[in-house]
Amino acid sequence: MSRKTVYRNILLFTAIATISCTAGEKPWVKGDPNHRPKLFKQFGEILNTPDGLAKDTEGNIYLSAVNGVDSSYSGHIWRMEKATGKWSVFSPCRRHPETKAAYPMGLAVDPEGNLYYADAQYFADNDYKSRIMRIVIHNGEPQRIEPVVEHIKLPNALRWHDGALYFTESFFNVPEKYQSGIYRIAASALKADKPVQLLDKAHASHDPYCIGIVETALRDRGAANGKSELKPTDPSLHIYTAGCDGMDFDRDGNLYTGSFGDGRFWVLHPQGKGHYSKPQLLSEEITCCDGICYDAKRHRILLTAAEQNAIYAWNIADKRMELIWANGDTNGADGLLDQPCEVMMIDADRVLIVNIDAPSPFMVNTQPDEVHTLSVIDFSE
Ligand SMILES: [Ca+2]
Ligand SMILES: [Ca+2]
Repeated sequence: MSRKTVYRNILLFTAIATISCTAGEKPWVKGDPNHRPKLFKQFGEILNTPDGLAKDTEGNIYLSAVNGVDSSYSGHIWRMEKATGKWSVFSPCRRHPETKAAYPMGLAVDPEGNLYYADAQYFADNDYKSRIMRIVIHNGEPQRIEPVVEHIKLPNALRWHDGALYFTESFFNVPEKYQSGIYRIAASALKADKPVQLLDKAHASHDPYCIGIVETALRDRGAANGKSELKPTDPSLHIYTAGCDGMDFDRDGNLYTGSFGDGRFWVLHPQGKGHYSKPQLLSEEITCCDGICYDAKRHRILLTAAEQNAIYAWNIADKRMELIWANGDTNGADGLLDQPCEVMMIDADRVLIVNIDAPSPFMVNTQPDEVHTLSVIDFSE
């Protein structure tokens, strides 16, 4: 589907949803009042669709501006200096030579301090135009941007772990299968003069870089909500055929991922030398999983439930999913959730939350608004 079609569908749905939204009403809230999200940062129009997060060894924070809602500001990356708390544009992103666009999403930092980003060209062209890009950094400043992995559909979360770059692929687009996967590229294979070329998705199970494949079960959202006659396969719901989205590791090296289209939450156990067990289903409690991160102090995985406008936690020892916070439709100006998409621990007790505010049909968040925000929850309180 073309980007124009995706956004036309979003706008069409928004127009319908706005009619049923009562202006001025306070949004409903659910969760421990001590864990009510607070406003961390509000951005201007230049960063209108925030997405991925990463932190370097010095504690500086990077944030990608995919800018799908207002692409007149091309995709780029911000940085918050740890010492001052000041945010500024860190680097533009290279436009794709064919699509002339840049869509930075997931971020990761390698041990040398270089920054990687998923360039999700799927929004412009779904025919393997996406790349993983590396911003080479010297003395804290960006030097050049080079592709290191190519022939990708929709790369999403990135993580550096155990001497390799890992990323999720949200779409395979193999007919009738709704598959997605996880890829691992060892550091030695990440070469600017010879980017890794993934295999076509029809051959993903033989791709040496593909370490896991999961399937998305299409949820019948229309019937469940009584809102629409749309079938789960309706082209306007293409986004809900997406699979692996967020990804992170726990202290034992287990790899967790959650799927966007059905919210299912999976674990892959390490088996040595970069190999993993088959994905094992842990939970089907949330309906649409975007970003996830590991909370080491509490040995749990935090998840964003994008459709439900909520943050959940998976307790690893108890194998239990619990709600941290959810709230109704809001623009997020007071720090409440506005379609959370990414989470990252900024210290032992605080989780930073990105509110992407770029709704798909059936989400609690009904419309992209003028307020572009990050929220924070402090678990020490
Ligand atoms: Ca907002
Ligand atoms: Ca909104």
